[in-house]
Amino acid sequence: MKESSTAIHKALDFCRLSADEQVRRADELFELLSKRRTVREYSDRDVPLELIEKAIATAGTAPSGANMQPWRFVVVRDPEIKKKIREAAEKEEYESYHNRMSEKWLRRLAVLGTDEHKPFLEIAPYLIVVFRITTVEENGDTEPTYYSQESVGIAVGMLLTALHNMGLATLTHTPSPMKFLQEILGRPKNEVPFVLIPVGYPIENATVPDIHRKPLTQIMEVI
Ligand code: IYR
Repeated sequence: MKESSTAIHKALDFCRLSADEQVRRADELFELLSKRRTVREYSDRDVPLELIEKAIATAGTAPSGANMQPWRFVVVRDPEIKKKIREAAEKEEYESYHNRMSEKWLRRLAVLGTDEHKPFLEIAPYLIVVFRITTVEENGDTEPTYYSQESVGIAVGMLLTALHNMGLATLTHTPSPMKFLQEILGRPKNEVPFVLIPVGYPIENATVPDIHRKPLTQIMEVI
């Protein structure tokens, strides 16, 4: 370690598994996550806040650049605020679908069947709005956070995994531009919206696009 280091270390708490157990757990998580689908048809069935808290606590264990933990999870359950978010999102989405997206992009989205209507923003019991913290103030000085895009992306992956593991449905929604979220939720300038995640239960007989994941051979290369 460098002489200038101020690091204080402690013993690592590491779980050593047998080879069999490693394979068993690998298969189990793969099976679980293989069943996760992005859900756009939500019921208004409530979810205990405790589950949302546990999921966000789990997301908060993500690694981050220089351990700055550059994330803020704003949990919205107030129907009035959800309504405002829906109205603002649908306004932007209307512009996007009608004037901003390229033909190629629209063709890609046609497979998903999405459009500017976003009822799930009011129906789902919770919206988790994830903000990326871009700078911090320290002793009157402004310092950037480091690798914040990567850090928040990893945390969101863990959040989706935690929610799915609890039997909750999610959608990674990115209305564009998302600046209205900063305004409606009264967040400071150094918090930039990253993604908006409706959380809840699917309606009975919910459907999802019949699309498929690339096989391992197309996403992995061993050299
Ligand atoms: N944000 C829009 C459009 C959209 C964009 C992508 I990339 C998607 O994977 C899905 C939708 C919407 O939510 O409809």
